[in-house]
Amino acid sequence: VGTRAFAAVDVGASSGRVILATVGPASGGADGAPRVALEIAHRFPNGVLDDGVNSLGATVLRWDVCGIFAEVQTGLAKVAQLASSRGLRIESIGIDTWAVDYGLVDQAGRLRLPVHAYRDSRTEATVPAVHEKVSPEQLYAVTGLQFLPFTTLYQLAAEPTLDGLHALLIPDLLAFWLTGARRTEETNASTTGLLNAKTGTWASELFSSLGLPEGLFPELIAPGEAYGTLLPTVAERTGLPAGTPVVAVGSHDTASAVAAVPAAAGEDVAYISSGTWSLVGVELEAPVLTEASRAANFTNERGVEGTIRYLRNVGGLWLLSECQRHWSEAGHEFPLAELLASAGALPAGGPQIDADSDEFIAPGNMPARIAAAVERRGATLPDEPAAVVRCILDSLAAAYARTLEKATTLSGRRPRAVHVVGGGSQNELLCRLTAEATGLPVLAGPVEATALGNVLVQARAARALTGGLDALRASVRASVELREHAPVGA
Ligand code: LFR
Repeated sequence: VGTRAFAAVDVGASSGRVILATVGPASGGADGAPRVALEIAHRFPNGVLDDGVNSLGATVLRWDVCGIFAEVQTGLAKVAQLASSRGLRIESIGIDTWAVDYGLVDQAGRLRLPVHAYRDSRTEATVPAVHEKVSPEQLYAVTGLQFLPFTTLYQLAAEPTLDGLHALLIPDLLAFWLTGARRTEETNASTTGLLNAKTGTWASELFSSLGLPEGLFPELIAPGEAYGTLLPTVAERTGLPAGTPVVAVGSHDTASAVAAVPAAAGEDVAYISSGTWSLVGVELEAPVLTEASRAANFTNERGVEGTIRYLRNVGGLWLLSECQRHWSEAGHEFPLAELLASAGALPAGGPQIDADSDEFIAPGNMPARIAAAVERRGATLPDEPAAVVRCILDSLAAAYARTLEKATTLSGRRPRAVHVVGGGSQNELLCRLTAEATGLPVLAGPVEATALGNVLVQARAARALTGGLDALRASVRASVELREHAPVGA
């Protein structure tokens, strides 16, 4: 059997990509696993749009979902062309994006605007209102989710009305526009705060306690199942064959990224999915719903194959990109490579912040907020970009270390290395500091874990790959080079 081809749509908070992926034939490599190769056919910027303050005094941050959909179609057209120039046929399309956010559509399928971005402040009022109806302890016992102020249930509580509306999570909204089918993909559904962690089904008792309409979310769909096939209009516009299926993948980007962690069979898997956020934790077969776990604010999100991602959200490279945005708006462009080189030259033991703190979630003057946080700890941050960057990276590495330590204590796992996947795996300084802080070898890569995870699930649905997660991960190991950063003294 020859090479098989798939399209992966991967949209992050700051950019989106539409990718041509090819799978196989089986390599002569490590365990003979088929290789996966990615080619980015289309790249487009994404970002939170700031509409200022509404009549209730809350900020309105939103996503341009219609613009994103236009870019997705442009990208699919490019993928179709690229594939046919190689004599390949696209077998399916898979979509992943960030989690939590949604669009509301009415019976006729019309979208209600704006589609809010999770970093806006509208949930400041609704978090206490929700907790008055259902306590944080009760919520955790059912859903197993860490407290994050932007979880879908707090956002839904801020909607003026939900009557007669469907909530479609962002990948599901894009799939709806491609196929006309309304579904809720399971891994992403687990980030709404409305899914039962044990059964993986909607927590109907929470819908009634919170006064949410029963059928607010369309029926669940598991990774590997098809939403439906391309609408004729979309097929025509993109040049993809009519009847091309849109297959559900781990549509939560972090679910896809962790599916592509190049762990070996039987390994106790610890990972840092490093991008806008750092998602730091271990992979489990069953949720941990203890009070100690709630107190440590660990989440139990669903992964592909019914795995549990037991992790915490740590601030991530958002802290750095927001600083760069601030400096650039003030007229100073500092290339990342230069910033990292000068930050790396600074001595260890400098000032730190709590990279986990909610105070860094919103956009806006990040260097000043970091300096203020350092000062509150009784230290001073030199007013130089290199010092700010070093402070961010030292603080992230320290947060990774304490989070992994907690994750292993609470779950009883004993990982012997930590896999760093995603864009942040390219940041050599951060990988080095992480190895030093955790005392574990860091295995860096793949950079494109999210897109790879997306493709693995499609390829298996099409039987271009077979076997469980272990077999899928063997394909990742056969396809990418990893870099190892040893802890000091190892
Ligand atoms: C990462 C991510 C995280 C989620 C956050 C908000 O891109 O999906 O997993 O907590 O974004 O959706």
